[in-house]
This record gives sequence, C-alpha cells and structure tokens, in this order.
Amino acid sequence: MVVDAIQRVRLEGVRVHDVEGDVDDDDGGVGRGALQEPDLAPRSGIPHLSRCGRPEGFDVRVGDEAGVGVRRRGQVPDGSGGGGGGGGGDNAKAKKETGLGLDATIEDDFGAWYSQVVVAGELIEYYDISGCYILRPWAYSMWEQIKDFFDKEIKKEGVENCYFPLFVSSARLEAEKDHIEDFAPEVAWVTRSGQSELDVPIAVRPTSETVMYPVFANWIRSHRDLPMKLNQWCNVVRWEFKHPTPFIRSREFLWQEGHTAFTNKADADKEVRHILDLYRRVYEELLAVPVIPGVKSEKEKFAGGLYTTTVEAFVPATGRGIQGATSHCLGQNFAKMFQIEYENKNGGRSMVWQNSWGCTTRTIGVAIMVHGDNKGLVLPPRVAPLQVVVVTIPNSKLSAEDSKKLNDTAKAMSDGMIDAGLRSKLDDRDNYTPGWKYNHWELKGVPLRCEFGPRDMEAGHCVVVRRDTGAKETVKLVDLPVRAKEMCEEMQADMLKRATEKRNASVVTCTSWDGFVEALDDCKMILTPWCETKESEELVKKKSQEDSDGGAAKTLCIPFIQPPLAPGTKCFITGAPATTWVIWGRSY
Ligand code: 87F
Repeated sequence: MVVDAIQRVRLEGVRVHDVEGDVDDDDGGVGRGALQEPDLAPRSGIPHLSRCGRPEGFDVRVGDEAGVGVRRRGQVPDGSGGGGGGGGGDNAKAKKETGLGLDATIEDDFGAWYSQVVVAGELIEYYDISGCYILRPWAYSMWEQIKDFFDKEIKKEGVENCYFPLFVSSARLEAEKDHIEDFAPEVAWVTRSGQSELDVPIAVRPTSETVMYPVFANWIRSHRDLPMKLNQWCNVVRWEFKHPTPFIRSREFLWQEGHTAFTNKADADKEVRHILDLYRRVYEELLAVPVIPGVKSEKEKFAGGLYTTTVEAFVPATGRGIQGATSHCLGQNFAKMFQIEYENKNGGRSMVWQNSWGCTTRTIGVAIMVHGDNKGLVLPPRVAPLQVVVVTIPNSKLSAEDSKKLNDTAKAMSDGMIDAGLRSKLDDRDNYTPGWKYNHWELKGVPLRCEFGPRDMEAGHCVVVRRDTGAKETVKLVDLPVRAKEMCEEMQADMLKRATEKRNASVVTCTSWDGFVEALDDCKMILTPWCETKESEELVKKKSQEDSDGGAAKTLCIPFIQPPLAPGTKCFITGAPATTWVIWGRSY
C-alpha cells in the first residue's frame, strides 16, 4: 500500500501540472525528449547558472546530447591529453572528433557547461520528474567518501546513527507550525493509496525535527540520558519552485541530519562549532573548496533555532556564494514545543538544549562548479572514485608476446598502486584508442593518468599526467606507487590553493554603498561593516535589486574570523555604528 501511495504521490497545494506548465516548461525552443530533465535547460537564462558579467545565450544542448552517448571507435590517433586547465574554444571540435566531451564552455555558457558535464562525466542521469536526478556510481562514490569521513568523525564524538520514518503525520508537522510556515509550500504530501484517498494525508519529510523530537521527549527522562547525540543518513524531499539544478538544488536529496540534546548551552555551543569545523574540513580537506565559516544573520538563520552557523563557499564562474552546510543551535525552542524535559541533578525539571546540523549532496555540485574545466570534471583526489587510470599505448607492430607483456606490466603497475592504498585501474578495453580513453577519463575528472607504451616499457618508466594542470612527469615503474600517491596529495593541495586564491581575489571591501553594486556585477562578494539590523538587510536587498540586473544581494555570513573593526566605524548602508563585518553576495 505504501509503495502504491508513493507511486501515486500527489502534492497538496502544489499542483504538479501547474508548476511545470507555468514555471518549468520552457525548453528554450529545443524540444527535448521525455527522459531529459524537463526544465534544466542549460541556457543561461537560468539566473544562478549565468556566468557573471557575460551575455546570456540560449544556445542549447541538453541531457543525452551532451556526450558520451555516442561512442565512436578509433577516431583519434592520439587525442594526446595533457594541457588541462581549460581555455575553451575548440570544445565543439573535440566533441565532434571523439564523440566525447562538451560543446559548451565555462566562459560562454556556464549553465550549459554544468548540465553537460554532470551527464557526460557520468555523475547524473536525468529522470522524468523535474528536480529529481539519478546519482550514478561515479557520484555516489564521492558521496560515500564524504560520508565515511564525516561518519567516523561524529562517532568519535559519541554520535550514534539511527533511522526514522520517511513519512510525517500532519499532526506532528503541525506541532512546529510557526517555524515551518515559510517552508509549507515545499512540503510534499501523499494523499492517496491506489484509488482511495487517505483519511489523513501524510507528509514526506523535508527534515526530521517533527519526526524525531516527539520521541526524544520519551527517551530523555534524566540528566543521565544526556547528552543524547543522534544522526541519520537519509533522503529528504523539498518541493522547490526555483529552478532545479543537479546536486545544487534538487527536490529529493541525500544528507545527514544530526540532532543532539544537552543539559546546558555551553556544551551545545561547543558542539555547534565542532560540527561546523567538520563541515569546513569536508569542503577544504576532501573537496579542496575553501569556505568561510561564520554565523547567519537573524534574517537568514533557521527561524526555529537560536542561531545558525554556516560554511559559505563561492563559485567564481557565476560570482555566487553558496551555503555549504549548516550547524544550528536550537536553544530550548523545540524542547518547549515538544516538552523535552528531564530530571536534573537537584531533582528538579529542566528543558534540554538542542542542536541540529546537516550536510547534503550539494557538496558534490559545489566541487564540480569550483574545479571543473572545459575538458570536464576535475575531481579532488581524496574524493575521486578512481585516482589513477593506467592507459596502455599499444602498437600494431608489437608481437603478440610483447603486447601481452605490455598489458601485464600495466596491470601490475595498477595493482602496485592499489596495494599502496590508491584507487587505481587499468583501462584495458581494446575497442577504444588511447586518445579516446584520455578524453574519456579527463571528462570524468580522474586525477592522474598513467600512459604506458612499448618504449616506456623498454625504459622501465611511464608518463604520469595530472588532470588539473596537464603537467606530465616521467616516473620509474619502481617508484610509481609512492610517486603517484605524492602526486595525488600535491594535486589535492594545489587545487585548494588555486581555489583559495581565486576566492580571495573575489572579496572586495566596501565601507559605503559606493562601489557595492559594481562589485556585485563584477562577480564579487563584498565585505562591509554592518549594524546587523533586519531593516538594513532589507534595504540592501531592495537597492541591489533595483540598481543591477543580476539580482539582489543578501548577507552570506558574519565570518568568525573578523578584520579589526576600528572604534567609530559606521555601517556601510545606514551610517549607524557598525557592530561587525559581514559578507554580502548573490547566492544560490
Ligand atoms: C523545508 C520544508 C519544511 C528547511 C524546510 O538545517 C521544513 C523545512 O525545517 C525546514 N527546509 N528547514 C530547516 C531545516 C533545519 C535543520 N534540520 C536538520 C537543518 C539541518 C538538519
């Protein structure tokens, strides 16, 4: 019955046809097939995918047109990889020659490039429900890397994993009415099973506060039950109206949601910051994406909580900030709502202090946007499903025996790297040319390619090519496992360094309104002194909307690391005394 109900899920208050007809149905005049994302037109009319400061084109290629669908054999004699780092221009030509790759470039149409790269890189398959995407093994494996890291770290803190139901009764959801009011339009409801209307519709979880907290009230009786630290890895559904984008904004996504309870605020505060630092590490240490940790403004925080901390990333190609993950201190708000009380050490009754924290598959989208180039994905080695691919360069003049020796040696090279702890494989398919393979693995973002031909075999070495820079290095076979490992670490560090330099160059300081909109239109985030009032934030939103055609700015966060604020400094917009520095920007 449940399965049937899911299949027939209908939205209450959100009529799917209305939404898709009115908002999403414009295909930019390209006429897409049924299984293509109906509305992820990779045209840059999509504001958050428009390249900053570039004219917006409507030239489109989508979904399965994007590439690897057409695999032609033996067309490129060499394809000679190398020379990574992008620099568009001949993408269409390369695609035509190889049947692989992208025909959009980051510079000309970022939206089209992103749509193509997630499909051609075999991360995503489009689905016939708008905003829902199939995560292919290449993407899921990255999520597993993130999951493994984070899961280990939270377990060190005594967090236990659990699983709560997908469905929420309307009675429970209503319990949090005040806070979910803003979110209500995004809640999806099951109203029918088979042909019968359900007596009471049930909601699909958009987050699990209302699912979990009623039972927290039963489980937490005494101060001895605290702290209680639970986490679940699951999917949630939020029926977004804004344009969906794979990983970045989807209607169903994967995440972890942590929900913890403490006897006191100090312990809760400490955990909020510890979790936020783990999120920072996910971005910086795993994904090589720099983030700014900070606190959200009153306007931008989770309304149900006391305060919200965030790690904010930045996509230089679009000049937009993006919330990477959030760690909230809920204070005692939910404890009051759900009567989560316990007997304290003195025999009296106390309310718990709670936190919640979440990180989603958006992480993957951010990494793609920050690191990708015109040849495709560039995956940070620590999360890359495959870190090294060995490609042999056979020669028709080779004897059968030498040909076998070449292959066997290449397999031994790959196995040696696996033994050293690397994720490596030999691409020994005989129906593709080396050039085709180079393009294919570049498109998929594999960090290192190991080229191995007859002359290399004679010399006892191979040529290792870095995906991010295209730099080639001749490496002795005996040194390969150690050197490949080092090269992965070097690439990981260089990727973070480059992304950090780019991000840093994208922050400008304004101490008055002068230059604010210009900076915004120049793809920048803006650091300003601020008085922290809601009215001033509204004013900036309004003025930036009016004064530019690229959309309004909002506060991204109040960074924890603050420049000195000289006494007497005025708020850049109101002229009132400034109480902090804050970062503004357009955002996803
Ligand atoms: C959408 C629909 C209904 C966000 C929603 O950030 C409810 C909500 O409560 C909603 N979108 N939120 C806030 C979620 C807060 C919090 N939950 C646990 C997190 C992290 C994990």
